[in-house]
Amino acid sequence: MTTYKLNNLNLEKFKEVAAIPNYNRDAIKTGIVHVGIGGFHRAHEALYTDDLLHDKTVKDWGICGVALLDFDTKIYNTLKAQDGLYTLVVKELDGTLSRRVIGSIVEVLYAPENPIKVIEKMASPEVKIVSLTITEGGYNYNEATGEFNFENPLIQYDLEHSKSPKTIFGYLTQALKLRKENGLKGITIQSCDNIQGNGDMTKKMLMSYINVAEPELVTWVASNVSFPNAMVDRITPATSPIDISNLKETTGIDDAWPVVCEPFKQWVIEDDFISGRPAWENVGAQFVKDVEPFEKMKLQLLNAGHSVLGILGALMGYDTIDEVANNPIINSFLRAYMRHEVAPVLSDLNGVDLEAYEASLLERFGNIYIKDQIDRICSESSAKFPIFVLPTINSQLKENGHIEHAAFVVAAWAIYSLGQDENGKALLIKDAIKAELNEKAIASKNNPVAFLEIESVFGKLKDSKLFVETYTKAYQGICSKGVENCVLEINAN
Ligand code: CS2
Repeated sequence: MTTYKLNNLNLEKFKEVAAIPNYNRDAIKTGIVHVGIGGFHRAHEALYTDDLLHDKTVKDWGICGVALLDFDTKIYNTLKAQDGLYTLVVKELDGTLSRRVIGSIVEVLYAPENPIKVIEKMASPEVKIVSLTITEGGYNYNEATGEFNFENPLIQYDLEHSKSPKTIFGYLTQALKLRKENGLKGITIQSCDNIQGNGDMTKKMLMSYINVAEPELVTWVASNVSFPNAMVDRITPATSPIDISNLKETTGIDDAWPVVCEPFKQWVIEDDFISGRPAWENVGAQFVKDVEPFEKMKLQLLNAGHSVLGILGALMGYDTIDEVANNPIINSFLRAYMRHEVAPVLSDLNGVDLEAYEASLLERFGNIYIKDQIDRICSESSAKFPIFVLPTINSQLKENGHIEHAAFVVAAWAIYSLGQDENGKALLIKDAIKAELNEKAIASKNNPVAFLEIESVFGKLKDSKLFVETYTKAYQGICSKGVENCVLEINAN
């Protein structure tokens, strides 16, 4: 099959094999600057926005994608060479593939190359929203103190180099300062990360930074910037080389970085956009007054469910989430965790049937075509556990309630952090605090509680007698009998 590079020039050639933008991309103005153009953004906000642009009357909501970090060169170069175009491949439940070329990213910038250009873009009059997918760890939040982490060397760097920052906080601060100086309207800063109260968190962290970096900006920001909370959802595994070659061989689309994802998507947003917003509700997003219960439901069931499957699956030697989700023993364990530990601590979600939601998650996790990598799920667990799993444990502990499943997973994580699965195969651990996790994991061999001493993750959890007892028993059980036998026992109780 003849193949063609994906770019503006070749776009029309693909209309028989994939859906392509039906709108004139040159006529679309940038209304959104998005930081973090990885798979999730491209399967989610950029897709919703592309849907909207297909209604040819919408012209002001193109996206400028920003690659912020030094190691983001690959995605920047790819999108730049492809005129911002990429293919979204949805893997349906029956294994069929729907392919679509997304055109909503109309500009791309690489921040390390030209920081001022990024600051000026965020501060340009047509931009109304700066949205973010900077990962859970990107918010620079210390679980133990609940405060902004000024000790981070990159933050220290930004405080001294305001015109060539490295972190999102440095960029946003300078962009807001410029907007104020130019007498422009404020903007909305919209987090699309998996964090409870992601808008509130963004506001709290940014305000802490501004307070120190540019104190005279604080009042302006307080009345000119809004930070809506939102729940975002779509399982988007890392793109594999096979995904790339399949696309090329079956369609002729030579796309260096397509995105693959599941069919399901959800976006529940608080309607708080100070300078206007796209009508995303016309393409399936839900605007609600209070997002909190939706966020809790998603983070504590879906994301925590992922961590449960990821950590247990990694220790058992599995590679992908569907493999472990389809192990009936682990499936029952996860079902019980969701029903007996998580569901009771979630608030009533007016009309949302939690049991049906849990069942739908098991189906999504079990989708054999998605092949979501366990390595992806387990990466940065130290930023994930405090958001996904700890809130359930802490709520249950207040009532002396059920924590057996959660404690078991924490114990499994301690053993996982030794770096080997149950068959002796090395585990690929990717975590900002990998060395500390490993050091505490080694100390835990003699004293399991050592792992719980990582305060930036667990806070004061080691002070709970009930938790420590349950966790220690689980730890010893896994060491002597292995994950599967212990889970069988737990399931039988
Ligand atoms: C995953 C999420 O990173 C993780 O651990 O749980 O990326 C998850 O796939 C998405 O939040 C789904 O919406």
